[in-house]
Amino acid sequence: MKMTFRWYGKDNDEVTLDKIKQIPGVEGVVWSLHDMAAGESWPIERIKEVKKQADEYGFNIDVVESVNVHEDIKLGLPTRDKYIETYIETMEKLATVGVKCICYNFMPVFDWTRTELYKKTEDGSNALFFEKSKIEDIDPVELINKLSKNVDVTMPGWEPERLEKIEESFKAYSDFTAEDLWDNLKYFLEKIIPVAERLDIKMAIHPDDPAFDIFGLPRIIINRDNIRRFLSLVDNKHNGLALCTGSLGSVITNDIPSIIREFSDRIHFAHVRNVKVFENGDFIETSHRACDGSVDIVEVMRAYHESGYEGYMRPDHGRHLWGEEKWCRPGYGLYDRAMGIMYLLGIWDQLEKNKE
Ligand code: DNO
Repeated sequence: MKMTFRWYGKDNDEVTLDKIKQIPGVEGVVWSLHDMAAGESWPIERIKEVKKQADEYGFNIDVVESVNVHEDIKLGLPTRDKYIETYIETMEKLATVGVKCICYNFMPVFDWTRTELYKKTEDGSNALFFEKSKIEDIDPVELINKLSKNVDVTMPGWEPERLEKIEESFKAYSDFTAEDLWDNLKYFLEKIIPVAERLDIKMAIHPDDPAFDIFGLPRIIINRDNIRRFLSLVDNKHNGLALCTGSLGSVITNDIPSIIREFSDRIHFAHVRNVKVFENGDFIETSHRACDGSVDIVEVMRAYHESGYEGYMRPDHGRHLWGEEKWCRPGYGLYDRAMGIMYLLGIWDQLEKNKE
């Protein structure tokens, strides 16, 4: 297992490389060019710049997270081929600096969704929160306006160009079914996986977050059966998963350790975090500790360890601690993610010791 940490880039993240350097065990930064709109071909000079910055701190840049898929590809519009071509161009450029894994998602319109970014918790910290009944009543545009009022950074999946077109996007998805989305995903994979194989880049799809339909939009990477179906669309090792325990964990019936054991040879990137799911379906993000949430993180780590997992891992969202919500990106502060790493590595080290 190779431990990594998400970094939003120079001048775009208060959690700077020198801070990340002080967290034990981090081998690489998970990065992206966050200002590139879906469908744009990434400039090679900028890619090389990131490599240089990471090299200075001895971090690898093996994993890129959020090479976003253009909406026309998900919708299966005639313009999709043009955007698939630019996607492939970006893959080729990333391969030249040694990128080995690309994490992406295939969620219509939105990436991850919450109803509150700073929900106060009992210990005085605050965290991302999802209130099921709220999402049923609220208009998506209203929700976005409400959430983005409190943040002055662009969050992945909530880029301005995506938000500007929100009403248009919803119109495009009317009468659109989950089966349409499966067809369009298959089409996309059939084009990009042979390229990924040639470049030896592992493609890792991120599960839908939360793992159920929202705003009437279909979501398909949500449970074991659908993951099985996804992997068989193109049965090639380069077509794999970014297994996110928090996203799948939003639905209590997902048995994540057992999902990890079943698909371990196709998991290339592990997002590990915890969520507490309430009886009414609401959920809040918690510390990584097993007893704080509904996902048994110890069993998750055991499942990876027993499967001989050699892929990349990162702690995922943390709560906002000690006032850091004033400066950090929602879910991506320093403190809880750093503590999360220590917890994950503590479990891992013990599992390694047990082998001796
Ligand atoms: C949330 C992230 C996701 C992920 C994308 C990948 O914090 O895990 O936004 O980066 O879905 O495309």
